[in-house]
Amino acid sequence: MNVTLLDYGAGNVRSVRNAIRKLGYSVSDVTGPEDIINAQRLIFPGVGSFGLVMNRLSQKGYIAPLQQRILENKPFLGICVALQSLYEGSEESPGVHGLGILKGQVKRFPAGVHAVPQIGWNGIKLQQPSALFNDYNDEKLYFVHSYYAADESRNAQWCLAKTDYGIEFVSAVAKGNVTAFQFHPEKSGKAGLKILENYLAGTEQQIDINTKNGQFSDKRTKIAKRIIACLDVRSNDSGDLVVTKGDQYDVRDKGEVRNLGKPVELAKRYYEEGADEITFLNITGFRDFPMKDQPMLEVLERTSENVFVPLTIGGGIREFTDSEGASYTSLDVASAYFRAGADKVSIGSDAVDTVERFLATKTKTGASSIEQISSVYGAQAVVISVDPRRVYVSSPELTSHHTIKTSFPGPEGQQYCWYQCTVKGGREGRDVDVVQLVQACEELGAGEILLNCIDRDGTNSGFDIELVRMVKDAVAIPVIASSGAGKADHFVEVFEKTPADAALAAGIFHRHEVQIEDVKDLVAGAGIEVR
Ligand code: 1PR
Repeated sequence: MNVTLLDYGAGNVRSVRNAIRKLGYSVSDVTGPEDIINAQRLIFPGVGSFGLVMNRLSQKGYIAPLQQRILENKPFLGICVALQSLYEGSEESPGVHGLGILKGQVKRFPAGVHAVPQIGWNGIKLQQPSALFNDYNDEKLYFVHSYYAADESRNAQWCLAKTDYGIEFVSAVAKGNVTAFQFHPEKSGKAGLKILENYLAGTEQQIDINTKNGQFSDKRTKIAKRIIACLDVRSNDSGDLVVTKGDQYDVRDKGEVRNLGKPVELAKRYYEEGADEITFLNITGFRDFPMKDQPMLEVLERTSENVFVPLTIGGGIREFTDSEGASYTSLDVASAYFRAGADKVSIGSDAVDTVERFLATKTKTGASSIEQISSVYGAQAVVISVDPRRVYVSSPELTSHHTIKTSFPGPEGQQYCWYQCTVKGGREGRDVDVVQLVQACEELGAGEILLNCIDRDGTNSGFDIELVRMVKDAVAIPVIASSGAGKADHFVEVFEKTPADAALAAGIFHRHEVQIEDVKDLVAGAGIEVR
């Protein structure tokens, strides 16, 4: 059987395509309104902002056919913003009309309760049995969104599942053959693939109520703390693309670039071992031009064939003019990565340059990579990778930067430090501190912070708790603690002592010193929610 995909070119639909193929079905694209009416199974993966989705649908003449298909009860599966598009409108794009199948407006998550966007693995509370959830056993599923639909009595019969994130929202709707999920089944590992498989298997399926499908509970669902595996990638001296790992960013051992494995193979291993996300950092991306850096695009393409959790790619996301004088915007670069299978891009050096300009002019130009990529793909697709280094001072008055009193004094006994942002993999320090950087990036539209720490990187001495606390206090977007994990207890420590949303490690996983499963067991044993 063939599955028809509604791809309007706004983001990563490669994963949905790969997931469908993995399940043994062929995929074709909607090429005109008639395909929407005639498709055997239609999947509409909503990517981008509400306004962008509705405008693209309108430009292509797809609104009326979609409404017709739904009213005729033909198989339809919407994902993420596609669920939201079923409503009348959204606070995200005031004045833009949705499909209007369900009543009401989609709202933004309230500030101050949890990080916004919600990025990560949360549970669902099924409200009615459904063949789509046959063999579903309460596994957490992957969500990434800042806006939500509330359950309202005027949409009675539609609510299939609810989830809590500060407030309770509708995480799945269904009526007859029409279904939409706020979560991403194609990014939700094996549990998500099973749900997708059930949709593709068709409406004739019997509902199996022997699993969680038949048991409805009002227990609150909880977002999990994410455990992320990071692969620092670069070419070694023989020109092979390898996963490497530095000690405080120095990746050479006896003059040679350390080689800890092949990127695609390692990513697959971490997916199978339970990583909640995989991050690739092209650590020499500041030197090379990524549009010519086909190996990284190929790494993503090949990885996304077998890895069904979110993928982030960083390194070299910036505007660029090549030797022939052709210019590429950072949006061109990011778009190439999204098309190759990335869900998020991570911006390092270019974010520091942008913030320097922003602090000097206090003006948003709309031209920075952060603003451009965020406005097209949404804030949740833009991660800022920060490479800070401690600068010790004996008193806060000696600097204009945001300082902390530290429990780890400097070499001359200095009791205070600030965190200086660096570019080009720590090679160059700038007069911007980490608080200035993350706050400005959040204001410009970034959706998440990947918080490295040069002092801790590769040291196995634990995350820099003081740094993580400082950054979490400064922003409302999710923060990933990174650098320094040396044992599973370090993950428990960072989650107990800070409100970090995720923790990332590299060396201990690459060297097989700690298994992801052991980390999860220990963190769960400490009463912290994990997948
Ligand atoms: O500046 O936008 O081109 O992006 C370059 C990216 O490459 C940045 O995200 C930067 O962090 C990264 N990078 C550059 N040079 C290095 C290096 O190591 N020489 N790696 C580098 C940064 C930090 C983490 C690492 C954690 C965990 N690596 O990704 O994986 O520190 O390590 P651990 O668990 O082993 O302690 P741009």
